Amino acid sequence: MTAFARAAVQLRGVGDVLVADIDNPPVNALSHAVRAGLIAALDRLEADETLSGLVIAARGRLFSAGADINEFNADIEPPFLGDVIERLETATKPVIAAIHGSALGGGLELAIACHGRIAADDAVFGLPEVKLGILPGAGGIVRLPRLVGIEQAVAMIAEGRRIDASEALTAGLIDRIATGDLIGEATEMVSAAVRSALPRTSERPFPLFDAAQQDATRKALAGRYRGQDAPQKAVDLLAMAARTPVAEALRLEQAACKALLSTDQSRALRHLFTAERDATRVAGVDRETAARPIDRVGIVGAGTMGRGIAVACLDAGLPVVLVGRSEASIEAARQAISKIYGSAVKRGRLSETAVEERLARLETTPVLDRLCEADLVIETIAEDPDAKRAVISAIDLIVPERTILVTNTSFLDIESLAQATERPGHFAGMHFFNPANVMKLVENVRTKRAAPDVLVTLMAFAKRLGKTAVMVGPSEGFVVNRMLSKRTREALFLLQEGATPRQIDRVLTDFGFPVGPLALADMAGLDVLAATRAARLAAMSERERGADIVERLVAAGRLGRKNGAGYYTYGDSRTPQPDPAVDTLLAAHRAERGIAARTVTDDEVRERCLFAIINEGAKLLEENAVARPGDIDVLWTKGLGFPAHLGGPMHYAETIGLSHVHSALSRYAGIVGDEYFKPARLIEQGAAGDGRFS
Ligand code: 3H9
Repeated sequence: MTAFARAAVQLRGVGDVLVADIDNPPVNALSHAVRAGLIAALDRLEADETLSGLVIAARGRLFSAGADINEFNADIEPPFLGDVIERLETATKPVIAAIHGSALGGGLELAIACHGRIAADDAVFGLPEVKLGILPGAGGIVRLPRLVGIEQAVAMIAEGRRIDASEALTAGLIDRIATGDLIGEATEMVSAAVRSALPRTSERPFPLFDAAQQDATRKALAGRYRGQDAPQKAVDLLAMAARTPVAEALRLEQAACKALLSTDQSRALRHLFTAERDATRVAGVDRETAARPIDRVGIVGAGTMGRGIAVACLDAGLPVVLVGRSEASIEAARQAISKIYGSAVKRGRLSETAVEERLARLETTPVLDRLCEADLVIETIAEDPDAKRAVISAIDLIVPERTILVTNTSFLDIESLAQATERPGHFAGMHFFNPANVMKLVENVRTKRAAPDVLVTLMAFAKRLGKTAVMVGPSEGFVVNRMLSKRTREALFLLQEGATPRQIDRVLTDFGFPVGPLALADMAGLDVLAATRAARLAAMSERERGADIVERLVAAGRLGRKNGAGYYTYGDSRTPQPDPAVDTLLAAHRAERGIAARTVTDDEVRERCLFAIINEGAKLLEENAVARPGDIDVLWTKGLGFPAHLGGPMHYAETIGLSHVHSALSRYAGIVGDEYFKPARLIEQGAAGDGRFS
């Protein structure tokens, strides 16, 4: 049988109205075939005298996600989107956009150049180009402010804000919300349109955007999007559009969009767009593998992690059975969960009714047998391998064969825990971060024998909890903690050598992290970090053990932000204040160890902190503990504050050049020690080869 390719734009007549349906799955991107199809539709509209007008609509779940991102890496073939849009705005017969799902980027630019817009009530509108490091390049900057005013246009263009149908109607972005049949009502709009007075968006007046407004907008955006160029450029272009004739402004807008496409920031953000989508797929597992339904979750262990995970599940609409050791422990858990919800109500985040509805889905019990109906059980007791094995075996005996059993651990050997169950195919790990109901990151941990659909289910489950998940392989500390520990190590070594907490934090916040590692340590609690160090002591080198700065701070009663003093002191404002007492403590530490303080340059601070994590990331890739460099980038940008416009540590390393990273690592190996900075094999290969982690 011959398979016929479907046209990317399909034409049909509804009475005397031509309807052009964009049909380019999965998201109706405005690829070359769509642009050509729209030109053909306009040709037909103009040529056929019996046609009164055109409705542009779409098949599938959304109107259009905008320009085809896959075309960005090569020269884009004509017809260009801007030209298609210009043709439809200047058509001599009415063109109406009928929008369902989302109209994003070029999809919205197309719609706003039409002579009228009608939308389904669940439609969403946005210009997310800025999130790709670019800006609208097909009239969005020139036309949108003319419809919605400057404030809304700034929010949508410079910040990528999306709005729903009712806000779009109020703002003047659309003319109507459909009450029933979207296409039928759109064709009625065509018939009602007056031929001679077709409203052209670009002929409307551009709203006032004076110098004072521009300055204030620039400042606000600089604070919110530190280091990002596109939001600033958006203000320049809006200012340009306010004072430039339309044709010229459209040309300048298109040229600016094209120029932004070739910037490092746009490459980095586009890399993350793809990496985030790739990360949702489990390497080595067929894309078509379906996730199993999870309708009921069991959690064993009612401590901090168990409670947090329970709240995350309840928030996602799931019924939860939370099993604690005793009546007292489950009562404490209930109270803690009520407290979490109580403060959500106080802050206006949840209504009383929403909380009641959630709590009604929570069962707390000391009886393990209550897990008998769970589709997924998460064991989350303390990190003691023997105790964990015992609990896993006990759960194994109770739950049905289909149930997926998960251990929540941050560093234990997952393969050895897997041996405690009779269902190795249905066993895997999840590493939630504390507090689990707040932190958006999850490392799903695969075992050798875990079934492919079980792994896929865990990815879907994490997504349902609103988390960004990455599948990692067994390795001590998995990816996040293992990499973070290298940055922590370097921060401690740098303090020993003469750097100050404020220098280290300043260098890394200047780089783009929202908080420096030492202010972050104060937030986590230095007593907590000292306990983590104590647990890892055996695995540490002598120098690492000796860098007992955290222990000294704790001994001096400095536990971090919680008691107002750690690496910094905290007054009423939560701003960290440098404290001479810490400088004295560091000086004493150096003197005791016979280390002479030296001037450490900012470059050295930055490179040692960053290159230590990049080197560890490369080792994790070598060990197959993580499948793709992009997975690491997703973890760091989504959960650890690495600036997204630099693309994540691995992309950043490729951008500045693996040969540069390699030579710096070799230099620091000489200064700090081979065991800390010997370049990973992948970096060595990349430096000698194509400059990429391959
Ligand atoms: C633009 O318009 C520039 C113009 O101003 C100027 C031009 C001159 N193109 O996210 P999902 C793929 S720039 C190509 O998993 P969801 C995506 O990669 C564009 N492909 O689904 C994935 O493929 P795969 C401005 C695209 O339901 C699949 O579709 N527009 C595009 O969670 C499913 O995506 C944007 O920035 C695209 N534009 O979310 C919109 N978009 O399965 C960005 C998606 O192979 N897109 N794909 O990995 C989104 O926000 C979400 O994808 C969307 C769907 C909300 C549409």
